[in-house]
Amino acid sequence: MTTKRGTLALLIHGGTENWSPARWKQRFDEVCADRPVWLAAEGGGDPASVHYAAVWKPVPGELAGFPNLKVIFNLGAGVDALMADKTLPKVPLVRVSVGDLTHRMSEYVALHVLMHHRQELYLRESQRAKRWAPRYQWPAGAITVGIMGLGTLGADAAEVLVRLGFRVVGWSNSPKRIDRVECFHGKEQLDVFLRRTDILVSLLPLTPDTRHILNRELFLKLNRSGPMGAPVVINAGRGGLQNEVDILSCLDDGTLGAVSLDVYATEPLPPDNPFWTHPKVVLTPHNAADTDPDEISKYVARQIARFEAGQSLENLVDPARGY
Ligand code: NDP
Ligand code: OXD
Repeated sequence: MTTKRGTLALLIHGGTENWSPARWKQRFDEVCADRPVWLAAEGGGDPASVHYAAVWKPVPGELAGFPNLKVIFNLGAGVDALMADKTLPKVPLVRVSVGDLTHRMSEYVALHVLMHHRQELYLRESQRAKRWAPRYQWPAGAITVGIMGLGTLGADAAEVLVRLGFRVVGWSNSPKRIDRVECFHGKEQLDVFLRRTDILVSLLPLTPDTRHILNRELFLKLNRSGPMGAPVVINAGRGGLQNEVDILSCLDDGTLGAVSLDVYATEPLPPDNPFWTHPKVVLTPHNAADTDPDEISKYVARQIARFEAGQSLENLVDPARGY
């Protein structure tokens, strides 16, 4: 006699091409073999049969509708939206930490650090004006990139930037050791970290401690004596990390030279948001590191197999820390 395997419910509300629920369902059907995979939005299933939920931006309260849930798998790295759901079932929550997503983020960070370091905004403007006027180009070693958040993503981006020749400093909650990266931690060491930094890269999770951490007071502490003249900020963490009014006023009064933003307080970014047209803003639509259905579905299937074999789940979220 075969025992019926607990259903894996998919709760996917992304809206963008990458988050097409049908695409994710097809991948999960392939890797879950004889386990039923249920696209909850289609209705018709039995919530009591659901043991696992794989989710992206579930509606608050949605997960509370599964009385026999054993594990929640977030299909991305950031869990701030789930942490905000007061009805979230008290079962283990696993987040994504896989090579594919990590490497995509390091590509984004390298691309945007290089773009500002190599004065691409000025060079594109010169091209449009048909102006042959190269400016002095300093070497990568003259720039210190400061990475806020030295977790899965920040640590990998730091290593890539070191290989490109940048000086790299980093900041996290707890002490870290990363080869050729000067690591700082905790609130007491934040100012020293900021004073060294010419290009600030934010790869922090959004928690009560980090909300609006990217504000004018912090920007004023960044290094202003480097070759770029004014510091640059790159935020691919979460929109809630940034004070958007401060970013705009700091760009306008020269406190910041430029910003690259992938995430926003309101997503999708409304058409009338000034970021769209600001000449010192390089904007991407929260696609710095899209999650790949192939690798993530295999990752979730592997975690379920570990769980059912009595082994520990990997990359568990600590609800007390919020990440
Ligand atoms: P991790 O949990 O691996 O790393 C988080 C890092 O932030 C850790 O180093 C942690 O310190 C540090 N940190 C957290 N809170 C604080 C604090 N209050 N002060 C100082 N340091 C702090 O997460 P990931 O690297 O996997 O992902 C980071 C974030 O990136 C995600 O939460 C998500 O919001 C965002 N993201 C964005 C994507 C995009 O496409 N734009 C894609 C994927 C993720 P410690 O190590 O000491 O705990
Ligand atoms: C994530 C994201 O958190 O894509 O994985 O934003």
